[in-house]
Amino acid sequence: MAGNRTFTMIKPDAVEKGHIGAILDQINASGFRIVAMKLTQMTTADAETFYAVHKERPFFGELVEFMTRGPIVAAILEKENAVEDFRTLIGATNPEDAAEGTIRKKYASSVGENAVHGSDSDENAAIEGAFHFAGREMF
Ligand code: DAT
Ligand code: MG
Repeated sequence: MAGNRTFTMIKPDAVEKGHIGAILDQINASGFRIVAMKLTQMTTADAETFYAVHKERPFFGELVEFMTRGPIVAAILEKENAVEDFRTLIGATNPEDAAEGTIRKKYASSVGENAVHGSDSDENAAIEGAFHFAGREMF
């Protein structure tokens, strides 16, 4: 059975450009309920741990540099079929390949600086949410 929670980050590029409000509005309008949220900044160690699965990829250094350069909005979202529906809402990793109207199509600058994160499985959604939030911060 598909789970009902996913984890997202509004990444430093989108925060810098002032897109927090518009992105949260689109998330809410698409039927997701925010059950945890904060403005925070990842340390290098945080980003290396969060993206450990990509550590052998050629872009890993750039990714860690980017994700730590400024604040992010971290949030846990609730909706039936949350992981899959949120990946549809954000669009492809590379905004050039993302469908019209998706968050990445509208707000991402490049494959590396692509505005938002969305978990890729129920298991990772739980791990990523717990990485950023204590139990008392999840509602
Ligand atoms: P997604 O964020 O769509 O799940 P991913 O898990 O494959 O994509 O990669 C994680 C992040 O790493 C992605 O959001 C941006 C960065 N990234 C992925 N592929 C990249 C590439 N070819 N060049 C630069 N950055 C890349
Ligand atoms: Mg991913």
